Amino acid sequence: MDRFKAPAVISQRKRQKGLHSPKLSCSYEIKFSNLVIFILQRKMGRTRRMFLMELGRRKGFRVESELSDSVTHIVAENNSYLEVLDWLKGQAVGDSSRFELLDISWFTACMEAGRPVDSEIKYHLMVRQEQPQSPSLNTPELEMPAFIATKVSQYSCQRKTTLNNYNKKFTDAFEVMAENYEFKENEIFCLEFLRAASLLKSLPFSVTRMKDIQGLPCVGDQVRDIIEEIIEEGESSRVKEVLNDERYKAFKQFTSVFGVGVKTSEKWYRMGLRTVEEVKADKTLKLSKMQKAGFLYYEDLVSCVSKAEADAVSLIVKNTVCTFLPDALVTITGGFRRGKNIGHDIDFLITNPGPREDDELLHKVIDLWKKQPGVDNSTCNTSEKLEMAEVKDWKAIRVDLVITPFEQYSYALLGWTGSRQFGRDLRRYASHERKMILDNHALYDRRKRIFLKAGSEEEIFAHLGLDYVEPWERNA
Ligand code: 8DG
Ligand code: CA
Ligand code: CA
Repeated sequence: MDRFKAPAVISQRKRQKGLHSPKLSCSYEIKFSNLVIFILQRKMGRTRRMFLMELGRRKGFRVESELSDSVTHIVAENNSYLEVLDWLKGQAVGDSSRFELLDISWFTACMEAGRPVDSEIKYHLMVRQEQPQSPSLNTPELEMPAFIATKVSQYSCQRKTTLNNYNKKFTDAFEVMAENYEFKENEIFCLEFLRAASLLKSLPFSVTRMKDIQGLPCVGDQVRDIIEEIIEEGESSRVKEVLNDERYKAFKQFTSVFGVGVKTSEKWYRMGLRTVEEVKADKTLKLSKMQKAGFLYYEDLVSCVSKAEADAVSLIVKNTVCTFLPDALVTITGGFRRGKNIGHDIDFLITNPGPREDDELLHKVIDLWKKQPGVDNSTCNTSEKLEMAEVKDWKAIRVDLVITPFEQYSYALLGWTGSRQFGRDLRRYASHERKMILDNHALYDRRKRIFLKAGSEEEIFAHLGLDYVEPWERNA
């Protein structure tokens, strides 16, 4: 799991073993026995290390002189996260994720407080620390360490992005900007804001000062300006302007209808229409089958799908698919696979292990549903029923069904799990960094001119030379 979970989770990870190590200095009383500190000498020097160890012990902390089994917290100064990891590799300590890797500023904060302070995100070693002045015990004010982000990748597939977003006020603002540029079909600016949003979602701390974003990739001038405004004013005037913009508001409404994209919205806007009600009232408009369903079930479809609803629908889908293919594998993908509790639809991936495929499966499934009163799908329904007469005791839910040949299953799973930005970056990484072409079916190595087979998502990451990223860490 991600090391950078909520601080509450981090502080719970305490080790019980080895409470009576002989290595421990016994001249001071141990007041805080549930954390065991080890101070890294690397780049610190022996004398300073001895001094800090002694200070810690005097304040009632358990400070080990060796990296024993009982150590829970490793403290380093002027070392990057990767440098510490590298050093740990040489120590043969097994799984290094059991340690809290902390900057010296955490230790000094503890010394100042006279007790362990929460190992908050800001103290975690993650990106390289600004060189060379580290907070020193001689300096009276103990500043939060300034991070520069030389180690943060520009590709979200090289970052871990859980649903813990510490920078929601920024990322919400960027997403409004991105959406507005999408409505204007300005793909470059749209992507710029989507990338920035994705990057800030991956940070394990809240940005509170401009210094916090120093050196980060994906932060261009436009993005920087908005961050600055939000830090200083609490909100961005540019974002407010967009939210009040007539065109943005109309497009936002139109695109909330299933089957309506930017092109249709543009057409309706030019016709002088501004709201969903106005479109609905205009009987001269030609609507596609999907749009008709979109209006018919508008209220249901704009309300989110819950996890419980997804699980209930999953049973229906599995049952129906298995009447035709008893061995079929039906998996929920999309946001629910990434651990989200709500979604705008439910995505299913279906495959049949073994050689047998059924090109007709989806048609068969939908035909069967059409015959069942409880499961309605008006996009497949030929009768056009725009007025609802009866009292409704059910909810329309959008379901995406994808069927894939078994050999392509892992590629389809990776692609359909998303997030959309994660997928975009995977493909961009494959092509720019590896000269490979990735899609939802295959991975092609352009240099070797071969398709790379993969029986699992892990194998695809390995083909790309990437560390594996779990589905719940793909919320980029
Ligand atoms: P949500 O429903 O929770 O709001 O979000 P989501 O589950 O992440 O998004 P989604 O729009 O349902 O799409 C799920 C993933 O499927 C997303 O990462 C993109 C991917 N995907 C493809 N091809 C296509 C496609 O043709 N249309 C859509 N809508 N998504 C696709 O790989
Ligand atoms: Ca979805
Ligand atoms: Ca979907």
